[in-house]
Amino acid sequence: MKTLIITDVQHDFMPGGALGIATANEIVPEINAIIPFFDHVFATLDWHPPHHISFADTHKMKPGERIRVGTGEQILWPVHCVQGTWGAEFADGLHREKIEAVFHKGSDPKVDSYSTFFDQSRRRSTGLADHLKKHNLHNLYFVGLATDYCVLYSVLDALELGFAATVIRDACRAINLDKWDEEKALRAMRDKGAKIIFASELKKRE
Ligand code: VGL
Ligand code: ZN
Repeated sequence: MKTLIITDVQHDFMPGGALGIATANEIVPEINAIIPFFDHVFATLDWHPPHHISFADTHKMKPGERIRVGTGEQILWPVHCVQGTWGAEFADGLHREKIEAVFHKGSDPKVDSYSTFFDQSRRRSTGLADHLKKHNLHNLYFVGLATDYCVLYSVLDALELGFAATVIRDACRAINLDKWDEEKALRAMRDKGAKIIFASELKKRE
């Protein structure tokens, strides 16, 4: 039984979007092509209120600058994925018929959330882990955006929660603020026990 988690495939992460990733559009047909391999499909959306803590504008600062939040650090981003706006909608062309449920993250104005399971403060759960456990879905495959943020933190949380996690690396793209961020993220996930594969390695029955 294989479960696909489609992470943040939204207009604002597409080329030309508010937080656009140069080749992110290429993953849409790649994801569509592998959906038939999965028994269950879920999706997540980055879903921020206006003036979210992760927006540079909120602090009258510039994207890429950093602030301290509690004990951690917050990278500031351009305004992106604002609830209810076009930029926060699924990217054009993504097949949605098999998506059983959509989980929203980053909706607390004061806390950012890269992981699809918890927000950064680890206080608020998105409900995804409970949903998966309730339905006995333990074999998770991750695709989407971005390899070095949401995919990375979601996979690390999945492993910590006891799920098996596989990353389909060619159906993900990285933001790469630093050019090695994608490689570092893949290594960090592999080191914690994730499997890293290419879409061509997927098998129908497993
Ligand atoms: C993401 C940066 C800011 C992501 C979301 O989905 O990876 N990255 N918000
Ligand atoms: Zn965000």
